[in-house]
Amino acid sequence: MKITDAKVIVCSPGRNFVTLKIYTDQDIYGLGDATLNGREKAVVTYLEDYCIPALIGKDPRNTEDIWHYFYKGVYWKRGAVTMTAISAIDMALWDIKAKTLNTPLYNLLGGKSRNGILVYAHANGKNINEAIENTGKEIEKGFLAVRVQSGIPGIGHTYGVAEGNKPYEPAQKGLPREDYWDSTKYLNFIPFLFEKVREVVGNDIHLLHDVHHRCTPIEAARLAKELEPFHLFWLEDPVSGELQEGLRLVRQHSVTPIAIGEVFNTVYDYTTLITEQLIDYIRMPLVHGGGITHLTKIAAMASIYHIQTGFHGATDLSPVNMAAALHFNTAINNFGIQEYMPHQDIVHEVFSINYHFKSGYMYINDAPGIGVDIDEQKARKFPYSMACLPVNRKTDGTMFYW
Ligand code: GCO
Ligand code: MG
Repeated sequence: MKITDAKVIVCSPGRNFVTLKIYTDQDIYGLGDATLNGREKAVVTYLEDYCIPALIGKDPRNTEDIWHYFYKGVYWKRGAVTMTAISAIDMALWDIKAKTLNTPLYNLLGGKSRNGILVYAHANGKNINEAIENTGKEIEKGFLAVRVQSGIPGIGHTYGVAEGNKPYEPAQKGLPREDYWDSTKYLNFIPFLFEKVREVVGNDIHLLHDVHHRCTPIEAARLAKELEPFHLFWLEDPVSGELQEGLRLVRQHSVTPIAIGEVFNTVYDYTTLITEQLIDYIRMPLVHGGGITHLTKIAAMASIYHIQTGFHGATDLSPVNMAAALHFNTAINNFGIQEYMPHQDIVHEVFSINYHFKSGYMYINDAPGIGVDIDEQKARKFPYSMACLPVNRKTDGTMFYW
């Protein structure tokens, strides 16, 4: 079997998506998600100029060798752009492999370890009352786990809070918007928010919260400790993860479970975190973390240290990534939870999907491969439009994490 061609499809049904399509000499093609929010074109160039020419003629079944060809074989290793390109190639090759064997991808990753995939929903509000009301709405839809974000009194725009009545969408058209940030106000408010939410929803619903990298280790330790009585399922990205040792301080002070890594892209971002058991969930998605080939290894390593998966699943990752993640989550033993933000309906005009939500869980059907397809004609109706994630400054103007 040989790879005969590959192309990159960029489209913007409501938001930008980059999809890699790899063709073979056997009338079978594979799809991979290559979307890197706000830096889409960098991955397009990387794939088109450097990877696709080198893929032609290779046997697509050699997923391990091809992964290392693009990882070890490139002197400049790691980084979000490189790893997103490798992820897309890897996903598409696994799609081809499973289609060739006429079986759903999960059968190649260990088969079925469970029937349904526990997912968490997003609830947010401009203020505490709205956040509580919207949490209730997600529970009414059947969700058993809800991430709660709220506007902070005294801070303008806050990460995770939707504009108007629209669903939350982080990227804004054009250059980045500038937001302002005040850690003191945030730290004083969040424990109060979760006290109220817990009172209303009771003890059986899983509650999650995303700090989005905006605390120092000692601040994060304080927050994790103060949230303990409200039994969070997890506290996400409490500190910026470049300094893995920073998580030691958080761990020493609290038993609130920690999830980290949606911006990571290789196992080397995780080694201290995993081997010292400083976290409970790995967040790195297939699309940015080297695809199935690399995450299989990281998940196996994590399992030895009682760490589970909780993959990133925001709407800026395409349905191809979502479906691939659901196959992965079906198969591995140490699956924890999957983030799920439903894509807008317009996205499904371009991407046909093979998964659905029911009573707290996602289900994936038995279509061969990853099971998602792209309608290229429809995709052409939605051309790329530049959009970026906001940037954040402290109230005195100092650049900060968003
Ligand atoms: C999450 C994430 C997202 C990111 C977004 C960036 O937990 O879902 O933090 O909201 O900010 O995916 O592109
Ligand atoms: Mg996050």
